[in-house]
Amino acid sequence: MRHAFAAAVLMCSTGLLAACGGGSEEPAPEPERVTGELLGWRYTLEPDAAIRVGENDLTVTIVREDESPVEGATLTVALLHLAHGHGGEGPTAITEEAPGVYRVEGLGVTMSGLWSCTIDATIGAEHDRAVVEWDVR
Ligand SMILES: [Cu+2]
Repeated sequence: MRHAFAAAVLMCSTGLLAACGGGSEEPAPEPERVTGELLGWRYTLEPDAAIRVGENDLTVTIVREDESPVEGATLTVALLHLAHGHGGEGPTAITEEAPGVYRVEGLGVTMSGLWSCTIDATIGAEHDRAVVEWDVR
């Protein structure tokens, strides 16, 4: 039985989701990598689940070009619904969990469609910005 269970887990993780039948558990999406527009910092966005209408939580890791962590930055995260030109809600909290690793919680997408997410990171006189787009179903 134990082997059968392991095989089922393996099938799920290789993407044969239809074979798993009725499970609502989605695999975490692939990390999204983007380079900052102002200072070239490297951002890795790891949402807990695919971005959806409602509140979203994600982890944002930021490093400099030499891979050193961007530690102690003040982050703002802003959503924009591109078709209508309005924002979203939140985030309700941004906390640095480890050097350069920021937890963004309660990022509120209020409707489906194409959204941009702009992350501004500031340390003193250093200011970088990363922009990603999400097609929210
Ligand atoms: Cu809208």
